[in-house]
Amino acid sequence: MIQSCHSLRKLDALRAMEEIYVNVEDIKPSISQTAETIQQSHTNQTSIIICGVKKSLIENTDIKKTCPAGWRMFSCTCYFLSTQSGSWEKAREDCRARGADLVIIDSPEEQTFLSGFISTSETWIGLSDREEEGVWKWVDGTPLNLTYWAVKQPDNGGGDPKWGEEDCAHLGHDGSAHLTHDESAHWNDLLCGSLLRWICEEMA
Ligand SMILES: [Ca+2]
Ligand SMILES: [Ca+2]
Ligand SMILES: [Ca+2]
Repeated sequence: MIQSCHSLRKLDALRAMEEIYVNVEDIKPSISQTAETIQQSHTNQTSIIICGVKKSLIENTDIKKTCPAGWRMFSCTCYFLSTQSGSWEKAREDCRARGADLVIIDSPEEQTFLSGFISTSETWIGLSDREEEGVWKWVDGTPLNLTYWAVKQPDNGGGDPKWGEEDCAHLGHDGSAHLTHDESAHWNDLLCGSLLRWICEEMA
């Protein structure tokens, strides 16, 4: 009687252990998930702290970006509008000598800013199809994504020998701008040897 009682207890204990084992197996995924959540939140906390440190470094630093005399800042970038006029090639040389290059227009905001910056001048920009006719490239080699060509441009001179081969782009408030219903300056291709003012943009 006593023996059977013991056996029964053993059996009960075994069953109980088995149940615990099953329960542990059941909660295993949620344990590892909890561990992952803790790690994730730790990572998040770390990046929040890093962000905070960076921000306070930036805010507390005395180094404020400025542009050289005669340059204008727009969106943390410095721009120079020449007073002289010259060929596209000469314009580019001048910009490079200033540690910059001819302007690359790569956002609508920049196009709008430059439209006001040039006032009524016609200015060279860092865009040409000199390497391959009809393939327009910026001076840093990037292809054209955003375009603000004037109506019927680029026309490579339209076949009129008077205009020659037009492989360099300039910005200006040309006569056809009113057809595009906005105040923005537009681009036109022109003989590279034409004498225009130019805009330099400091390199990033
Ligand atoms: Ca730019
Ligand atoms: Ca051309
Ligand atoms: Ca043209």
